[in-house]
Amino acid sequence: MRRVITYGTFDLLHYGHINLLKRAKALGDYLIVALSTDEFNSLMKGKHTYFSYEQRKQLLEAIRYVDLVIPEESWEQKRSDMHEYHVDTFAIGDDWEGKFDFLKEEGVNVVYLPRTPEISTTQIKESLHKK
Ligand code: C2G
Repeated sequence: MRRVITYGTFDLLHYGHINLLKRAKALGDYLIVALSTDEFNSLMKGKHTYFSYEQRKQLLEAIRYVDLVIPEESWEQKRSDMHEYHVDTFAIGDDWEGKFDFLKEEGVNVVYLPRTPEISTTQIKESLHKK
């Protein structure tokens, strides 16, 4: 069982997120998503989400590529998550290129996947404001 983990807010779920999750799952057999909690988003990421953690979790759990959703509550939890969840590969969009290379010290592969162009939660919000 090759276990992959990824992290994110996944607000206003869109096809860029789905593309990421599909490719992350293809790196193994089991995909864990560490989903940013409402507190982590507002206090540490400066993000105000449209959907709550529970709503974002429900959406992710409905995706065929996702096997488990856990909370992301801090920047520091990644190292211990790799061991607690027996992770083989950490994957995330290449907007984070290089930022998580330190996880190789925990014995996991680190993969940065190209972002899907032309779509983002921010862009969706902005275009809706204009209508
Ligand atoms: N993503 C993508 N293409 C897009 C938009 C997003 O591939 N057009 C990817 C991001 O690179 C990320 C994932 O989808 O891997 C989730 O995106 P966000 O919710 O914006 O995640 P982020 O806020 O970057 O959270 O500790 C890590 C952070 O929690 C990552």
